Amino acid sequence: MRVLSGIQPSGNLHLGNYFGMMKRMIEYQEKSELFAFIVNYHALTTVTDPQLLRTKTLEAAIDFLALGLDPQKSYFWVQSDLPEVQELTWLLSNATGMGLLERCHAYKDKVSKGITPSHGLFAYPVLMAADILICGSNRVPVGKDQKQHVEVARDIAIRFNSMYGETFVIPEADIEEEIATIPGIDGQKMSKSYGNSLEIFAEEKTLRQRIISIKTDSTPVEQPKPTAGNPLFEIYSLFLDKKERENLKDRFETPGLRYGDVKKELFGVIWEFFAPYRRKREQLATDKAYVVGVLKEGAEKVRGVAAEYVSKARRNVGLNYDD
Ligand code: AQP
Repeated sequence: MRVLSGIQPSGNLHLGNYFGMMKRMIEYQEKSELFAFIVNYHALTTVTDPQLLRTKTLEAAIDFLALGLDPQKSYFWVQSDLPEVQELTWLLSNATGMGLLERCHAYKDKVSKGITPSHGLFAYPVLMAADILICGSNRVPVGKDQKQHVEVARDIAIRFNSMYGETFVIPEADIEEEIATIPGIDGQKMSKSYGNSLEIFAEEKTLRQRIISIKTDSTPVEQPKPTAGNPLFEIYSLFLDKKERENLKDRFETPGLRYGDVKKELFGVIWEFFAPYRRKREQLATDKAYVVGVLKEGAEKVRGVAAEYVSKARRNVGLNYDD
């Protein structure tokens, strides 16, 4: 089985990215062929500061490695080190109906939030389809927000195969229902660009303040507290097993619980959980040459896989006039 997913270097890594995708990706490296990459071409749709893009790209790679991605057991690279994906994007574009892209929620949401759309933002799902299809991946672990984009990749692959003959593997989204959408501190989807995230590697004081800011309702202390749709409960639950979650639910439903106490406790849980990863990250941050070397090697390794799909697609659409 080939498993693939990427992260945009468009901000700082948050709990939604970690539990929605990264943690599951890292688990996959033990049992499948894993393809993990930093999608800096995609980030160009929102990041327009070149220095910021450079910095965030390297930081995203360091985060992934610190959290346990093993480059020996996986393919790990930066998207722009495999520019062949752009050629495939063009080949796929011609098998992609406008209507398919016009229906994409992520595009519509960004536009409704006031972002002036570029062609890049509109065509984002085609580049994502190329990323997935160029590696012959069958599984794509993502949060629910990316489900539609994986479905678009499926539709494009099916259309291309029917137009030009069997070329691509048909991929499938891999979503864990319980953690499909992790809420931010305001209760909406946690997102790098909504200013509502809990950043995994934030400074201690910042993280503490962010946790204190998690939105809670005004249920009086002496009454039971709701758990469904309560971001404090949902975020805390990410760190608990089934039994511990039941206990937390009981505590919320028992009169007397103070949200402020739970927030203090949650800070301790998150801080401890990421402590070993924080130390690893500090070490990696002092060795840029090592990280860059890992990424460049990873790009070479994945190039071998990508070449197979790109040359097949080129041949099947008829670009091989000299054969
Ligand atoms: N809140 C979330 N719950 C579950 N999964 C999430 N993911 C992101 N937010 C949540 C998953 O994280 C992976 C990497 O995301 P991305 O960086 O490629 O882009 P994104 O989905 O657009 O994430 P953000 O943080 O919300 O960025 P912006 O603000 O740029 O839109 C993906 O698998 C995603 O599903």
